[in-house]
Amino acid sequence: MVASILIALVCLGAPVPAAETASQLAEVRFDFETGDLEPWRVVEGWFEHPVSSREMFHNVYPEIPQNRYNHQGRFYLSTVERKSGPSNDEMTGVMESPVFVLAGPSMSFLVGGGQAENVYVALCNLAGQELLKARGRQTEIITAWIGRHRS
Ligand SMILES: [Ca+2]
Repeated sequence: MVASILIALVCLGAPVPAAETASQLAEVRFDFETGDLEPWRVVEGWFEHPVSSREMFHNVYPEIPQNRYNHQGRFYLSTVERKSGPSNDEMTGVMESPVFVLAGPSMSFLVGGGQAENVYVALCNLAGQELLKARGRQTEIITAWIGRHRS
């Protein structure tokens, strides 16, 4: 299946011929460690600082040592970060990953943030249908979302 991940709404997808699937089993990883949004893009709305390297949470979490942000690597994707100062929950829009082929047995990603109806990460097919949604746990603390295995 060809798919993309969106932050917020919209989507992509279509079955992939078996011959293409077998040759595309490499891991797809979006970790933003280049420090910029590419190859993702903002397709709707506006975000002041979508790829951030913030080291500390905005809020205080006593269970997290030194209140250090638990994102992967140095950079992470965010809808609330500003170039400086406090976070801004008022920015809205849609960020879209490049299209990729779902050929492996599972997928996983890290997600944090709110649980409002319009705040989520969606796996979408090429027809624009949202296949799966994931949300944070109403906290900045990032947790793993592990997808189901294909049958
Ligand atoms: Ca990262």
